[in-house]
Amino acid sequence: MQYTMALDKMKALNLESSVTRSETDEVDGVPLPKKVCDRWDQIWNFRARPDDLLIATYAKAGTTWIQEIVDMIQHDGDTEKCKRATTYLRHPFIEWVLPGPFSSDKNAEVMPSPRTLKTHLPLQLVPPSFWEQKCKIIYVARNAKDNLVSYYHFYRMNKNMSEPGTWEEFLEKFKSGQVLWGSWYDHVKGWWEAKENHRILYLFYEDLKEDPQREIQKVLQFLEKDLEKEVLDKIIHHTSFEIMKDNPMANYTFEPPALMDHSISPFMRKGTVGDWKNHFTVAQNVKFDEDYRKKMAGTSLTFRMEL
Ligand code: PPS
Repeated sequence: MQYTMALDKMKALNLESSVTRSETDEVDGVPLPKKVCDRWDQIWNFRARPDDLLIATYAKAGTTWIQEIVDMIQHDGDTEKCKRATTYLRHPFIEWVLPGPFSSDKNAEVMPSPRTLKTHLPLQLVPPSFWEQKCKIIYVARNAKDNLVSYYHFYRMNKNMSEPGTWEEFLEKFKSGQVLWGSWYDHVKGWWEAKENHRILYLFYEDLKEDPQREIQKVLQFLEKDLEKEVLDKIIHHTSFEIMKDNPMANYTFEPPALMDHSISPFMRKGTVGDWKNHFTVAQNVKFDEDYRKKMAGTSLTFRMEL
C-alpha cells in the first residue's frame, strides 16, 4: 500500500539527524525553496485535468483546514476514509516536485480523477493548464497579522524553510515580500481580482472561524454537493481545531521530526483570530498599519483582524 510504503521511508528519513535548512532562490522575483526553483519547468508544465479541484492559499492561511473540510465533503463525512493517509499524500502539493517518495508530481500522476491538489503559488505562477482546463479553485485568505505570526512560528519549526531570524527581522521580511512564496499583499490581491474571471471560491479564515457551518455551505454549493444536516454537523466537528490537532493524518506529526520539530512550535499551534496581539509591539503595529494601508490601497478586499 502506497501509504505504508511512505511511512517506512519517513522512518528511514528520521534516522538522518542533521537536516540543514533549505536554500532559497526566485522564480520571476518570487522567493521559493531552491529545490522548487530548480524544477520550475516541470511545475510550470503540470498537466491539470478539467475535474481537478485546486486549493490555493498563501502559506499558513488555513490550507490544511480547508483540505480536511473538502476531503470530508468529498467522502460524505466518512472520517475513516479521510484518515486513509496524511493531508500531504491525499492532496498533492503541486510545486513540491522533489525527488523521493513524497514527490507530488508522481502522486498526482497516478491519482485517479477527480483529484484535489494544493498550491501556495501566487496567481501569476499557477501552471497555465489550470486556466486552460477551467478547473475549480478554492482560495482561503487570512488577515495579514495572524498569517504573519503563524508563518513565523512555522519557519522556526520547519527545516524546509530558511532561517526566520528574530521576530522583528521576520516582520520586516514579510512586509517586503522577502519570505517564501513572496508577498502576502500581492498574493491575496491577485487571487481576489482573478475570481472575477475564473471559477474561484474566495473564503476567509476569519469567516470559517466565526461560522463554520455557513462557510462549509458555501463550499458545498461550489462543489455542487448536498449533504444531510447530520453529516454537516459531523464535518464541523471533525474539522474543528481541537479534533484536527489530535488527528495524526492532519496535524503533520507524520513528517520526519528532523524536518518539522513540533517541540519548537506545533503545526496546529493556536488556530485563533487575533493572536497577533500577543506578538506585535504597539510601535510595530503602528508601522505595520501604515505600510498596510499603502500596499492595500485601491482594492475592495478587506480583512478582519479580530472577531
Ligand atoms: S500550510 O503549512 O501552509 O499548509 O499551513 P496552513 O494549514 O495553511 O496553516 C496552518 C494554520 O492554520 C491553523 N489551523 C486551524 N485553525 C482553525 N481551525 C482548524 N481546524 C485549523 N487547522 C489548522 C493552524 O493552527 C495554523 O495556524 P496558527 O495560527 O499557527 O495556529
